[in-house]
Amino acid sequence: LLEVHHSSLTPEQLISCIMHAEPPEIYLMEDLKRPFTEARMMMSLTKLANKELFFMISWAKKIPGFVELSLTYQMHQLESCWLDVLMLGLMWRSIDHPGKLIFSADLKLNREEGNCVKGIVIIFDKLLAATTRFRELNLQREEYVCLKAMILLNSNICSTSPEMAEDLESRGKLQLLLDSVTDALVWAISKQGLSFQLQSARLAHLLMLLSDIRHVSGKGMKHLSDMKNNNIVQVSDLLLEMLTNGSRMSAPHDPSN
Ligand code: AOE
Repeated sequence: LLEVHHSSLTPEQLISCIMHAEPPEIYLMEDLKRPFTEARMMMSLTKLANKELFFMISWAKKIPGFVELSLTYQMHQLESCWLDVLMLGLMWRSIDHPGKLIFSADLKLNREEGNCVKGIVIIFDKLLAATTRFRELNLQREEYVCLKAMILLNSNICSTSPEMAEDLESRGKLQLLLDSVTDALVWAISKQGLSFQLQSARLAHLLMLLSDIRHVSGKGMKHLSDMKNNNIVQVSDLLLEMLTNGSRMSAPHDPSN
């Protein structure tokens, strides 16, 4: 399969590739004393996000065709969608746990536990609401992996810098990639034996949830930047390096420190 160019993959083969790209389950391995304090909860969440971002880069590189985009495009896509991708992953992990956010195997929080961080309960509620919606739709794993790849490929398709607008080659490739993942999602829905009408409705519902996720990630970013001003969040060495030295994105350091 790896020998075959992505443009000739069937939807089934493409989904199989994207499934194999899935990041591993994460453990924080901290003793999470309860009740949490604001600093301690934010430290755990930041540590988790750092680990996840490390795996997100390898995930993106395994999406067929992604590494064929220019490095500028690869970085731009990741920069503009990382929180959306983290949030969709969080919703997927939490789908069978009503009322709980399964941040990691050993960090499971309910909305009340958010009370210790100013402003976080509002975000938790939005994350829980979107998770409920996915649960009601009985989101399938195949659909989930397609949606996550679509976030990565779609995140900035219309609002690129002039420099990127000139890179017509990457722009075209990105559009083709997005089209093939869309085909794969349509295929995953069509497998479920629904009427044609219900298939279209399901596609629409799933895609509209991406706009909810975009909305929550905007709120989450605002929340994070408010906290940085209060010096509660400490950006890790890894991320600082990722932010200041783009070439290192292909070989990040071990995330466990
Ligand atoms: C959601 C899902 C998840 O798996 C983990 C987290 C942890 C923190 C949570 C967030 C979430 C949901 C929204 C929350 C947020 C804390 C406050 C907010 C609850 O309301 C996120 C912790 C983020 C830590 C900061 C990381 C800085 C990242 C910079 C990334 C970047 O700019 N680049 C260029 C890297 C992109 C490469 C992939």
